[in-house]
Amino acid sequence: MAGLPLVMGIVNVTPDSFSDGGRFAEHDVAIERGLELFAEGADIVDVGGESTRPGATPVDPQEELRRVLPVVEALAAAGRVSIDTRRAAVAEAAVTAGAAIVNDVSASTDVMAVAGAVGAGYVAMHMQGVPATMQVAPTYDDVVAEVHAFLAERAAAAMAAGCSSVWVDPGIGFGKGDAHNLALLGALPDLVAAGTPVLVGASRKGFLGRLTGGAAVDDRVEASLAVATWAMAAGVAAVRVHDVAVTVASRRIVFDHPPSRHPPSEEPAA
Ligand code: HH2
Repeated sequence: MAGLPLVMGIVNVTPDSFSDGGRFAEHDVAIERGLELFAEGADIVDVGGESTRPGATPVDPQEELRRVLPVVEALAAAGRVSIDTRRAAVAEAAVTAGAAIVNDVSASTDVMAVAGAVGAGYVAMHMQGVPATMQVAPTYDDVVAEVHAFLAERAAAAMAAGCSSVWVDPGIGFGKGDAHNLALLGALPDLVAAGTPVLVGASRKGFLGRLTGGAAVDDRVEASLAVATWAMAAGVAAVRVHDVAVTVASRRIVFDHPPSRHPPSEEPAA
């Protein structure tokens, strides 16, 4: 394992994100939230200006820029910032404003070219379809094989485009049913073994609501933490979460005090 997994905290500067929509829509509140996440131990703060939740309609690029740019600029002075966008123009302006990583849920060639041109980092995520309709009837013959093959191809393209670091992300909840999500989470060790650093984001997502028998978005912290902890133990390079402080605390347990296969050689301290 090369170093600790990074914790990426989420700030959505949107009126309609599924978890924090409307909470950080004003620039000053979003900046304050980002600073709070850095203070809680986030290694990266991911700033987004367009909800990509199931059923979301696309946002006008000018509006997306208006939402994110002042937030990226302010937070980039405090720590490492990624821009969560599927638009090349937004990626370009955000990188100019100080974003070090482009987080692209569409893994598209034009967006990775922007990151590559300036040597920024790049996250290539898998999505089947588009947010407006992706959850209507997601279909795969072999979800793990198909997603892993797509990510291998996109990672190679991003490296060839000049991106400084590349992460691949199976895209939990993006054109996937519950069984698809669970299969991809179960296969994280295989994706890690493929060699490109892996990022995973399951925080507060709908499938966790279903698995917990209907927990509301704000009541999915424990389920989110369980998945993030499983992912970190499976060797991912980064987890994308809303709840940074508990994730950092969990990371400490996993990596400072890893469970041992062997019986203790000393009596534990009283
Ligand atoms: N999930 C969301 C957005 N961006 N990026 C990556 N790399 N991986 C993810 O799993 C991922 C992502 C959706 O979550 P959120 O930002 O909380 O909600 P919304 O899209 O409604 O703004």
